[in-house]
Amino acid sequence: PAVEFELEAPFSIEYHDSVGSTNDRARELAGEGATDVVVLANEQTGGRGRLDREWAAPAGGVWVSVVTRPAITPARAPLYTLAASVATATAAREAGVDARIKWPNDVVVPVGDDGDYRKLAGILTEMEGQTDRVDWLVAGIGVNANLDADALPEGATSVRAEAGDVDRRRFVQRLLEEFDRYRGDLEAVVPAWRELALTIGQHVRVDRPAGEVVGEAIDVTESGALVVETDDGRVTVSAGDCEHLRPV
Ligand code: BT5
Repeated sequence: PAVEFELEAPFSIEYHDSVGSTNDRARELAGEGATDVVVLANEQTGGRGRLDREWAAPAGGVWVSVVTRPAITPARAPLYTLAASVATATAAREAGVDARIKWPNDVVVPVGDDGDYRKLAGILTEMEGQTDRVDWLVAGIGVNANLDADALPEGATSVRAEAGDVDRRRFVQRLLEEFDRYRGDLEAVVPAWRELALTIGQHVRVDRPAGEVVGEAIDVTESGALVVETDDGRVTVSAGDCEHLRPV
């Protein structure tokens, strides 16, 4: 059953102790015309990642989806993923975690100096609209908050494992405040993202349907695509085309 509760955040919150996927519930609300609503759950039984991958979401995490109706073209929607990752990394850093951003949609904690990392959070942005305008956009954010690392898939970490438990209300509030700030100032997203990015400067391999791209990740474009310097020149990869990115 859903419970409404108040935060000092510019969104109304629908809380579920357990739900299939907060993104699914958010899409339902978006389809009914809702906006600036957040679906928050303690546990998801059918959490989703990108490309139909599973997202483990046991009780104790922060599983949240934000319904918005931004006045943007679909081409700029990836900026919302970057904004969500900046907001998440900022809230995690305030909780004492050395959180950085891995393009396109991960918040990670570096391990050593060779580009290795553990995944703390992931973002799943979904939208509906026409070629020239977005009707609704759902930013789904999953953060491994108060969870033991052994309750999570390999390669994952949690706020608990890195820095100890957080007050999840406070964490969500800070995350939403930051997200709200960046969605109101989209020009500020890429500069803030660059400050927290782990990927820029790394030698990477990106798998995409059109084939792999190998080279140095040098920057993101103003719409959030990754620019890779390869032996054959610069290649720009959009987030939607990225199946996997790994440092090599
Ligand atoms: C993501 O997908 O990273 C996006 C995850 C979005 C989850 C949120 S929770 C709230 C909202 N409601 C939803 O149903 N989803 C959103 P992707 O980049 O495809 O990464 C998925 C991969 O991460 C999986 O294939 C696993 O390898 C790994 N993984 C699964 N659960 C994980 C977890 N809890 N922590 C770290 N890694 C995980």
